[in-house]
Amino acid sequence: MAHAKSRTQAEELISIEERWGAHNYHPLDVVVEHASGAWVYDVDGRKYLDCLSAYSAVNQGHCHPRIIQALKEQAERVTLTSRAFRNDQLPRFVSELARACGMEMVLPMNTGAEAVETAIKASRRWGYTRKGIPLGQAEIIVCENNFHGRTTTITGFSSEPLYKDGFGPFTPGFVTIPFGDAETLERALTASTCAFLFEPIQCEAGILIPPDGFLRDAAAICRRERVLLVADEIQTGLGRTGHLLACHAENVQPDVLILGKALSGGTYPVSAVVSSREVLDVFRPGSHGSTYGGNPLACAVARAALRVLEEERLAERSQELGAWLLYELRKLHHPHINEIRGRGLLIGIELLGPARPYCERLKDLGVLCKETHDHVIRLAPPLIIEQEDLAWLVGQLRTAFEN
Ligand code: IF1
Repeated sequence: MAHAKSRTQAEELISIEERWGAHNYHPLDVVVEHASGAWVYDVDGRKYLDCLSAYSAVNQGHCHPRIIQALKEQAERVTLTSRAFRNDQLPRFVSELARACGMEMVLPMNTGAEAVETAIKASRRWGYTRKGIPLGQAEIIVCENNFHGRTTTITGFSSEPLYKDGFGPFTPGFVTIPFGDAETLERALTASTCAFLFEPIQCEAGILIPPDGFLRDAAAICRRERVLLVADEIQTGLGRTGHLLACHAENVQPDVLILGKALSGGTYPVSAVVSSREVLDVFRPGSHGSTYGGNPLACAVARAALRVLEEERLAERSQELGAWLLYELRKLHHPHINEIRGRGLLIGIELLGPARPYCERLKDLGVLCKETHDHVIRLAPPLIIEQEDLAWLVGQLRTAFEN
């Protein structure tokens, strides 16, 4: 025990986690104990600027007082009814979310992957019942380097061996095209295509922004060919890229919108498929569901999270602060920096070598960020962040890139 005593609390907790927890992650060794706004604090009292926001789930900032208040108040009233009975929060949530997105209907789920699965089921059934695709033959077009979640169906159409090796057999019915190429999309469509599923910006692939016009062209092609345009805005949505939806940058309204992450401001898993009556009416009682989906606690929290986005003008804030940050970052000249790109407060710094050592160095400098696809540093701070904190971040990045 004498040895154990000499260890810090963080080291102790890390060794317990490594012993008892499955090793499906390789986190930075910072053990967070509490957080507020854009800042997180570890068990040893050190303070860090959060530049990941739990992969854009914490757009509203950590422990936003209004969201936490809604969580507490609802937790003391009723948390779960299942959909066997109705609850008073669900009607308010679905109507508010549908209106905010300019859509007709909402189907609430919990995690992002479940919402993607829901969109796949809706698209296929729409294809059979509305488009007349022969039963069992529906095809969905997806993009290379996509990330849509971790279920067996979703990992099955991933192009990343890391996500899928050893997990097959997989679900058929998916066709892969390169990301950002409308001509290939057009050629890939057949009479059996029911949907085109895509991320408006590929985040996990390294903050890949498609060429200007791609979203608009894809939308026009899909509309013309009666193919559903299914946008996974789980990470890009809800203000992150400087618009409510990343699709709005090209004035594109998807047929099916998938939301998650920031829908709850990082307090509770809440996801949803938002679409038209025509699409979501394919579900009849018994054909789809979830024990926790649409529960009153989730709905109350999501309503508060949406209100914060709107009242604190977080999309506009993201656009303004993001433009400023991108401008400042582009002044960082370093032989290892290949490209810096971004939309709103979703920014990727692409290096010529591995990004992990820089993320480790930044951690020691009080900045939390995570590499994506080995050589890209992803910067995605909470959208409530103050400009002075971003200025401080630029200074820390400058230090990290000094040799
Ligand atoms: C992990 C990645 C990011 C998503 C999009 C669906 C989902 C996600 C566009 C699924 C989830 C998360 C999952 C999380 C880390 C993170 C991630 F590195 F894995 F790829 F952000 F880039 N569509 N992304 O980004 O949502 O079921 O997780 O709620 O798997 O460790 P979920």
